[in-house]
Amino acid sequence: MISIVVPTYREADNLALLAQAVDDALSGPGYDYELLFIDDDSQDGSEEICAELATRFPVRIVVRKGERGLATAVIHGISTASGEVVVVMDADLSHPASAIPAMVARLESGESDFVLGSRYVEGGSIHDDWSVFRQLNSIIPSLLAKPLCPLKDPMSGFFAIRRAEMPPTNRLSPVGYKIALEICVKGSFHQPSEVPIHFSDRLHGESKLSLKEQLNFLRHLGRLYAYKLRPGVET
Ligand SMILES: Nc1nc2c(ncn2[C@@H]2O[C@H](COP(=O)(O)OP(=O)(O)OP(=O)(O)O)[C@@H](O)[C@H]2O)c(=O)[nH]1
Ligand SMILES: [Mg+2]
Repeated sequence: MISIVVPTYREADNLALLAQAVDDALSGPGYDYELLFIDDDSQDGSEEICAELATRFPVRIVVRKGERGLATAVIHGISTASGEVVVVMDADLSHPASAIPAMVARLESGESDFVLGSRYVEGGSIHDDWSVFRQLNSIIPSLLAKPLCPLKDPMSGFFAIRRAEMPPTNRLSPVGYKIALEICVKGSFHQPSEVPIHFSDRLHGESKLSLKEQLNFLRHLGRLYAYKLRPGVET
């Protein structure tokens, strides 16, 4: 069974489209799956939409009250998931659900133990009309993280792992946005790999990636460098 963990904050217009896309990708090949939304009390109708979706798809929503944050939502989702394999993806349809079978196949064959959906490997792409600023905003963080993680796109936010291979929660500092990078650095993965994806721009809802989160990322990077250099020290 595969658990698809999706952190959500005010994504009501995307939930049904995502549920359909995930079902199209997984039901055909015969995968048993659950789609788990970890919602930070969006108050935008997401709960009601999920209740309706649950009549048609294996959908669950966990609503966290009084807590906000993408990274903690993902950790919470992974610990609540029932599947042996977990796929984490965004709700805004930027990540193609059609890539999930290829990502899971790599885990199942033993070819890889951390599989990332990647824009920056051969065959991967972003929308052609990204401005230079937006491209730099994506590429520069990846370059800054290069010495930490052997993958080309640790910021994509789309990844698959076996739940049993998650690093212990007390080793993680789930702050900010880049939880895939955190898990990649702090896990004991021997064969991380990347599957090419086309990253689409969100059609509905608004980005939650604020300047504050971007500054948080620099602090996060500092902590990860300290962790790499002095693994025993609390970061
Ligand atoms: N539970 C929860 N989910 C969040 C929070 N912030 C963002 N998310 C979700 O995390 C995913 C990524 O957020 P986005 O706003 O799309 O961030 P992004 O993809 O870096 O930015 P864009 O490229 O502009 O879309 C989406 O599914 C959001 O709903 C949060 O505080 N709590
Ligand atoms: Mg997004």
